[in-house]
Amino acid sequence: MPVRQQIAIIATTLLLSFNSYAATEVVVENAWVRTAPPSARVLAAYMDITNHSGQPRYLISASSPQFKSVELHQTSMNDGMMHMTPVDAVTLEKGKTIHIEPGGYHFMLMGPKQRIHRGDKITLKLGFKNGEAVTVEADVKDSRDEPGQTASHQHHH
Ligand SMILES: [Cu+2]
Repeated sequence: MPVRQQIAIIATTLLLSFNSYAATEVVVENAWVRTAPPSARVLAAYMDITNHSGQPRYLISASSPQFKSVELHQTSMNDGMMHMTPVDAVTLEKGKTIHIEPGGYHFMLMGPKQRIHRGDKITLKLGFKNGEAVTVEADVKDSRDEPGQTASHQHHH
């Protein structure tokens, strides 16, 4: 086999193994969306994101086929008032888990294309600065499903 062809094959193999490894570097768990009244034009999504790669990752975008747009927001208290501000990027330190949870960061899901019900699945696509994308399925939950409310869990359906 000519050397050039061998090199091409090695390069392809490296590329393939790099890609499959990269796909598992950022892991999303516990993704959920909080239910809202039928008239609500915005919903919020939460999740835990772990960066298993050896370097920082930057979450820079999100989208969902079920919503017109998705923004990353941060909730903060200012003079006793709750504020939400859009953020351009969330830094994921290497080896760390970031909790996107009520009171901190959240994904703001804007303009639902149809009514969202408890138990629905919301597809979210997260985009990272390095070009990586992760697709997430988030469960729609209401207060009965939230942590600390498990006592009433058995009554649904
Ligand atoms: Cu918000």
